[in-house]
Amino acid sequence: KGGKGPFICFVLGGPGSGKGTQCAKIVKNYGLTHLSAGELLRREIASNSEYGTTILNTIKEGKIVPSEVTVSLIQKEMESSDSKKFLIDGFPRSEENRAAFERIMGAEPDIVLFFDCPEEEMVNRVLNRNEGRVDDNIDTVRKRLQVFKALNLPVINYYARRGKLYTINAVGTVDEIFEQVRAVFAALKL
Ligand code: UP5
Ligand code: MG
Repeated sequence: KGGKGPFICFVLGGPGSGKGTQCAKIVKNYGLTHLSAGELLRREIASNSEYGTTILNTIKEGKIVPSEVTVSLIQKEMESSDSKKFLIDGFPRSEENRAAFERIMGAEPDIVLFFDCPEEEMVNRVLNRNEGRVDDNIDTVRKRLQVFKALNLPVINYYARRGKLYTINAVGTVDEIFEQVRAVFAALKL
């Protein structure tokens, strides 16, 4: 792209597909700044902000927080950072999210990673995680999967048509999966 603005990589995949795990390894190896939309929202809940209750109820239902809220959290992080390369994890989750980011930020991702994982594997990983997340129970996981298929797959397909999508087979060990991710970043010469 024309030399303006930071490098942006969106990291997508269903619940428990391994986005956060692989982002940590990308940070370590390639120095990108990791912004997890879900973590930013959970931080808002914990800080008792004005949107906290709405965010908590939305996450418990596996639904999508209004775009303006999420984009403004991402925007604050990006604008207060000196980094020139960002991993935006778990966002955009809908076409509406995507349009809001483009409109508010005036930017598009350079690339999009998609961690492609079978549903039953995702369910098993989430239910075994045990970090006390309010959405890691079987009922909410089922809802998160439905929302993923209905609203996030169209975004993934959109980026495939735009030639920006890199699909990673998210089954295997963390290191095996990272070898596929490494191939993508090594070719970018970041
Ligand atoms: N694990 C990881 N890799 C493994 C491997 N290769 N083999 C075996 N186990 C593996 O991994 C999940 C678990 O699996 C961990 O225990 C890990 O050790 C293990 P993780 O890396 O955490 O997967 P990740 O894809 O990050 O899963 P996460 O549950 O975070 O994904 P979600 O997309 O569901 O959650 P997120 O935090 O992004 O969003 C939560 C909610 O916030 C959403 O449901 C939504 O309600 C809301 N939200 C919005 O409304 N808008 C947004 O923009 C973002 C979120
Ligand atoms: Mg995550």
